[in-house]
Amino acid sequence: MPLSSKDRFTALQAGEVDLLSRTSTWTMSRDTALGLSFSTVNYYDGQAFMVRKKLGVDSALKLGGASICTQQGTTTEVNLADFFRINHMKYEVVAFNTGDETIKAYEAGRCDAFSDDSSALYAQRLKFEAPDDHIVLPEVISKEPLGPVVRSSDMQWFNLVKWSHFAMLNAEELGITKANADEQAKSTNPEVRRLLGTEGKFGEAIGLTADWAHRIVKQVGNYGESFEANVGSGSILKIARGKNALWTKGGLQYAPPVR
Ligand SMILES: N[C@@H](CCC(=O)N[C@@H](CS)C(=O)NCC(=O)O)C(=O)O
Repeated sequence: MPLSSKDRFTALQAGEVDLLSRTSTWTMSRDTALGLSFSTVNYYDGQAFMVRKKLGVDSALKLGGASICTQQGTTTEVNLADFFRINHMKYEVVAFNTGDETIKAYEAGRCDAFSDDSSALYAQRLKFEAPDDHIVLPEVISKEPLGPVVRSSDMQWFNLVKWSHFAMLNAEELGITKANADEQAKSTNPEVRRLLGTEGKFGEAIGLTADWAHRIVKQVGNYGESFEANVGSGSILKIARGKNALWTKGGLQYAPPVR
């Protein structure tokens, strides 16, 4: 079910969806005051700005007096207020109900800049008629840890969602891929065996079979494979792993062990 930024949390609260998975930033208020819980960070993002090249601006610190297109019900709106206040600059927000309206307004020249999570800026720019007429400014002005959200009342479902992500990360760390998962199930490495369910029954406590992680990796790949296929080198977005690299490669993605 597609949901706008504004309606996404109420739809989850009301039980219209059981899992909210769409560029939603984990914040304290969303995690503690709505009866909802963020399970993990599956993408570390940060807010940035896009402008038309012909505006001649090369830094967000030169956006004093600018009008900024953004979407209602987002962290983007509140981060803008902080950024311009801290830097003693005036600005004007033009906020829209849907992503489409926001983007169309910016493209039609109704605002000087468009602000959103960096990943979204690169994705939206590809849809423009002339993507090369726009640049993303270098400053990243916030932390946007994105991840899936569930209702707090169902701990088992929460654990399932959380451990699905951790299984994909642990698989990447152990070199288990979509293509070699069956072969790896015969491995003698105890960590590999526990994850793939040939040793122990770790899936049972969350209501799954012992081979739960094996089935995940076989169907969608490990975290790295999924990243590359959906937003990385195998996609049109070509986003670098950056902060989303595994902790063993200098990134932030780290999963607790299967023990
Ligand atoms: N990560 C931020 C912002 C995410 C966000 O909703 N961005 C808008 C900017 S256009 C978007 O993705 N909209 C897509 C849509 O509503 O279809 C948040 O959780 O508040």
